[in-house]
Amino acid sequence: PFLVNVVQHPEFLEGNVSTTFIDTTPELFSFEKSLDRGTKMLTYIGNITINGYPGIEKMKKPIFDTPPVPDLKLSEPFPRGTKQLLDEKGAKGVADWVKAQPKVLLTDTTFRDAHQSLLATRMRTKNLVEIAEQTAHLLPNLFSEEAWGGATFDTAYRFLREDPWARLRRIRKRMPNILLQMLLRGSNAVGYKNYPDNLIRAFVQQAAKEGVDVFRVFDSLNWLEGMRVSLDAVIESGKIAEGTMCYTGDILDGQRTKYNLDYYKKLAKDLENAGAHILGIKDMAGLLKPEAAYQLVSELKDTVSIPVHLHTHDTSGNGIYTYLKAIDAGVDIVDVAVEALAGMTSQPSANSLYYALGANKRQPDISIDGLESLSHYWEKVRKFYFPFESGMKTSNAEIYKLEMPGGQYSNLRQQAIAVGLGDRFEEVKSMYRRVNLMFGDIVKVTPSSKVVGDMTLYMVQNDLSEDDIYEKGASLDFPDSVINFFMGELGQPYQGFPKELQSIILKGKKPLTDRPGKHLEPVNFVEIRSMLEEKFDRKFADDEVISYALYPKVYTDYLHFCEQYGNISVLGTPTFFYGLRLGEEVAVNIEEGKTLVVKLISIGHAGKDGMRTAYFELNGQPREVMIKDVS
Ligand code: 3PY
Ligand code: ZN
Repeated sequence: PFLVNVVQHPEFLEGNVSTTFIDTTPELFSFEKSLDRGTKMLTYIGNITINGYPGIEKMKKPIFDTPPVPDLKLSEPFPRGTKQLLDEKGAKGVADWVKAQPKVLLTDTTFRDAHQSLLATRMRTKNLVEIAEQTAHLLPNLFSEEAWGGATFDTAYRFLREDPWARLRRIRKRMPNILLQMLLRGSNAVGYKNYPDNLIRAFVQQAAKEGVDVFRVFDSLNWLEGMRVSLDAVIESGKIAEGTMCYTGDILDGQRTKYNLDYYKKLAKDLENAGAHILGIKDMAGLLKPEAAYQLVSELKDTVSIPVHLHTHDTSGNGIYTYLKAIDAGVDIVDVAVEALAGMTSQPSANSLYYALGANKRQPDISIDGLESLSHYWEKVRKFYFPFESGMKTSNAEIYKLEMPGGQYSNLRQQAIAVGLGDRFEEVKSMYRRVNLMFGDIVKVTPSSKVVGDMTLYMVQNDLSEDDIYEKGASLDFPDSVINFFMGELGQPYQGFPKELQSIILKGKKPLTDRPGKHLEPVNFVEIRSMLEEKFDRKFADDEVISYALYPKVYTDYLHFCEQYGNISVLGTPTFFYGLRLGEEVAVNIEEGKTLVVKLISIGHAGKDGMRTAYFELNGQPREVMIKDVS
């Protein structure tokens, strides 16, 4: 029963596959409201120093090197890039330009998918912003920088306690020459369920206004109806709509014919007809084998007249080879990451691809020296985040059997441990495959992949076999996400639901057969705004109202957190995660031209009530804060 509780815990259900469930200990953060900015910050630092950062083992703060930021003359104007092209020629103009390029173009995913897939989405805005300008100067020929969306939106509030919209604005300002790209889960936006149409439209409009130029729009079941509202909204905003199909199965396997070349060709044509400016192939699990990439891209290039953009994950270790074949077949753009955040469950390395294409006429026009100096920065930054590493030490070709998205693969073990199945991980993996087939062989990507993951953990925990589901289904309480999926609340899978299993799971409830968005009440933004303004006694901007509409609880928790601790996104990452060592002094730049110098002097013993006094110096003045020791 405990195990079932965990899988059915709302945080777990709503949470995402790339984050660790155990990170949810808000109790650690419930303290009296403090007065000024300085005290709030000291309370945060004292709390982390005494209690540790939620979800990672409490430890003495390690010693880290300072990440080396490439030494550039930032006063020089930014080199011209694709952003200028969009501003001058519009979305269609960019697409035509892309098609005319003889060399393969690159999207750098370092700011989004790379850390989502390697570091459980924990990268803080500070570490992105610190290198954004240098990236824009050193890699001005990128097609785009993927910097937003996917799981980075809710995790920013949930775990980093920072505002994802502020991240977007700050990166935008520092990368004025490169197209900024985001991942948008169609009708699920940056969440895990279907949202009302007016919320999807408002979200896209706001993201476009704040700086997103390229929207990679996908649906977790490859269901075009689930993408139309977002695609239309992107097109209307004047930005670039990358209509995307998720690659699943194996077109080379004659035994698995559900997702064959014809399936992808039809979907590609449908996306082009729906107005997409670019066709995205999203190989979220890294299943596209080299020869399949050659066949798929060749066929798609003959099928559509828009450019083709390929995304893969390097989990199997074959990513570069897949790209070489896709590039031979004429793919226009591929997704890579800066070396130190590339490989394994992340994207293939930009640095490796550059060399792999030596003497090839399509070798990308990119500065290898620039990539290297950026990589030196990321190598050191990555160390700050070591507790979030998956522990995966080599590439892993079993992904071809498992068909699990990069983020989920590196995280499933954590989830299994969190629900007490750490020593039954092999069973978990083979059950994931079984569950996919039970569900009719579906596309697995957020959020559909999470449904398969939830059912998998539920079955293994409760020692249920496939036969048990059919025999005892009537008496089983299935996870909510599984019920919602069979209700059609994520949309319709290709070739429909398996009927027998659907009726077992729904226990007589009638599923949707059309678009979930059609049945949802529009969001009342006016009401939300006035509720927030009354409750928090301040003005709320459009982006904040949208965040509430998407994630009422996560966003409200974040607001409460800010009331207590202020804006802690200004803290250096080592201090944010590990607090301070006794006697350590750090300078915190709290706003332009304003710095607080914080030094930890000592920490008193806990009294009967568990309260401890942390003694600091703040700009040379003694300050004390009371912290509850929860150990
Ligand atoms: C996301 O939706 O966050 C993904 O990256 C899926 O691959
Ligand atoms: Zn991805």
